[in-house]
Amino acid sequence: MAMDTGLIFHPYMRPGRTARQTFEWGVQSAVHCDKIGFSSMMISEHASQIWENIPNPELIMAAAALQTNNIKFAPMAHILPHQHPAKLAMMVGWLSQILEGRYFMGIGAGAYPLASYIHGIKNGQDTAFLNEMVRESLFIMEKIWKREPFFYEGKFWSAGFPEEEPAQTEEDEQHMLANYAPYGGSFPEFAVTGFSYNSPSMKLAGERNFKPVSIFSGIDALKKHWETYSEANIKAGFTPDRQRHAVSQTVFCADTDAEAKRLVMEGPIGYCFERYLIPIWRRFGMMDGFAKDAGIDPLKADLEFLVDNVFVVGSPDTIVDKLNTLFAKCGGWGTLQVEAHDYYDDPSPWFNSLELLAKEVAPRVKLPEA
Ligand code: FMN
Repeated sequence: MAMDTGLIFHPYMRPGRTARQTFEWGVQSAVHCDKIGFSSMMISEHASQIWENIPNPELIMAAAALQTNNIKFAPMAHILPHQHPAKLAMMVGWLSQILEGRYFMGIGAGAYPLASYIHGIKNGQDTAFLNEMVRESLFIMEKIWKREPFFYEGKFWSAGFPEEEPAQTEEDEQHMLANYAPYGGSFPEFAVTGFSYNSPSMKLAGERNFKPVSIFSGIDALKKHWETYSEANIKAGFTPDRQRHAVSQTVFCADTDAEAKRLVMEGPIGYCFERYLIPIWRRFGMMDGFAKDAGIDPLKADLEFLVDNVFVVGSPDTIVDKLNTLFAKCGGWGTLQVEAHDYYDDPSPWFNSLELLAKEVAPRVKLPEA
């Protein structure tokens, strides 16, 4: 089966962009991706980062719902420790009904301690603690979606679902309860983000047979994610399927290699990496994996190194080669989740790149035989 293409929209807007511009760029990107055949658009939720300036991904999805036909949307991710699970369960259930199934749920523990701090969590860097919150939130949301009576007083939250009282007469509808369960009873997929090397999120995804979504952070980390996921998945009695694994990557395609590299180095992607993502990647240790793959000192990993060795940049033929080589090294994945950037001022090179990826690249990239 050929690789699928999706977009992941963090959205890496340069500081100074207004909320209105970011929102407009999100909806415009959704409409374009739907038109060119992208299978999904994932949208981040961030409370703290100016470069990742969407606190409510569902607003863009709702705005795009009536202007798109096929593309599926997912929050990637709703940060479970940051909100009341009952409220979130109803909101996403309702949104999946609005999108009539073109919605899948995405959950995460949260990447930024400052965002956790805003939500009253002081130890936001403690992944084990955040993971415990994720598990309790999930437990409550699943009970809410079931719509069976319960009341639960947990460590972090309490919630319940009331009993529907019987009608007194045939016309009596006053006691009927609204249904905010996912469209059709369940989400088509339930996705979990995984980031760290020994990822607790990938373990959770495997145990629950959720869709694993990794950020590309080097061959070793990616292999380890799949190992952690599939071990837990098999142990829980499921059969791991690489087609369900989505991996987010910086990818840019143009007619020639030289043109693609120039557009990345001199355009919004280069600008974002110089000012935001290279320092962040250093902070989160992501450069170490890339430097190890290339056999260089992590401090020498600059923008040009990333463009040549880590991002997938080039003509359609070059990108097909680079992806097939990566697939051979790490086993491959089902969906390439292309990281979106701020092409608000001039979308044409970006939209052209996405179209080349969907139409000329993806059909030629396949999972290696197991
Ligand atoms: N963290 C956020 O705070 N907001 C996000 O929207 C978000 N999106 C993510 C998308 C992807 C593809 C990945 C891989 C991670 C994302 N994260 C986001 C980070 C997760 O919340 C979380 O820190 C990470 O998945 C924890 O992974 P671990 O269990 O592997 O340590």
